[in-house]
Amino acid sequence: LELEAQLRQAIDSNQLELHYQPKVLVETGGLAGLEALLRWNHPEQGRIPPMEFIPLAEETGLIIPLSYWVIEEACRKLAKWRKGGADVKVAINLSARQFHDEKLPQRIEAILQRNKVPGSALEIELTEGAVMDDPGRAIVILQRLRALGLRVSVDDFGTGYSSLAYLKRFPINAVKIDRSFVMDLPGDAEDAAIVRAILDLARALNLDVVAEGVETAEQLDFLAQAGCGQVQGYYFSPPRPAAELDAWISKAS
Ligand code: G
Ligand code: G
Ligand code: NA
Ligand code: MN
Repeated sequence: LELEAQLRQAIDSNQLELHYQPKVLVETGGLAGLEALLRWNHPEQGRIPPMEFIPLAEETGLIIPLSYWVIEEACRKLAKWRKGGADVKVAINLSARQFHDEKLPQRIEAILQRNKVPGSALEIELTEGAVMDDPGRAIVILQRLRALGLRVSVDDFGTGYSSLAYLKRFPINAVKIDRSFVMDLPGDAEDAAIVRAILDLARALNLDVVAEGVETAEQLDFLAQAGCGQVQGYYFSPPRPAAELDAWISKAS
């Protein structure tokens, strides 16, 4: 069977799983939210990394059913966690293709309602590239999602080719500093300058900032002193199965 057919099967036969990585509030150590990251547990090949099947899913259009599975599964877990009283939030990654799916907002609304989860508990992460081939349409979709209460983050911020003008045009709440700028902190003077500039810009535009790929206490110290609000990375936790997140869930405010 070709990979495409196998992926089609994976959606219907329980081979997909979401792992979750905490986004941590720098000031309190509390849980700002969780990022859901898709995993494919292939019956023979073991775990296939998203980098190997997401591009295929995008090319074939399978990304659409795949992503609805992701949203539904994230909302099922959200409902379960929130029942325990914790104000947990989950972020899902949206790809370029989904901004050509005009049914996206209404289908997300239906999934939220079915699971009795408020829109404010769901966040979407998108890359600059995902919205840039048709910015007009992307803005309409994002506005509808915002009207449902969802938050919107720009992922891998600083690595795309698009102009900064979209920060003003697009209805976004947060930027995620790409881990390539975090990796060599605090020693690399250029990366330090870039990170400070992003934080200044975000402050002026009233956007939250999440630094990705934080692996060391030294990186965290630099980011805390520079005024970065949220951090995410192996220093706190790798992405983990839902069943291993209880300690973090109890830190949700
Ligand atoms: O976990 P990591 O190897 O986990 O993820 C690799 C890449 O796959 C990241 O760029 C991430 O954004 C992407 N990815 C993970 N899960 C999803 C998903 O559910 N949808 C989309 N579109 N991309 C995802
Ligand atoms: O593109 P996106 O930012 O969604 O992808 C997140 C990717 O980064 C996932 O593959 C995730 O597993 C990985 N990741 C998360 N934290 C760290 C980290 O601290 N270091 C490294 N190297 N990768 C990380
Ligand atoms: Na992401
Ligand atoms: Mn990212």
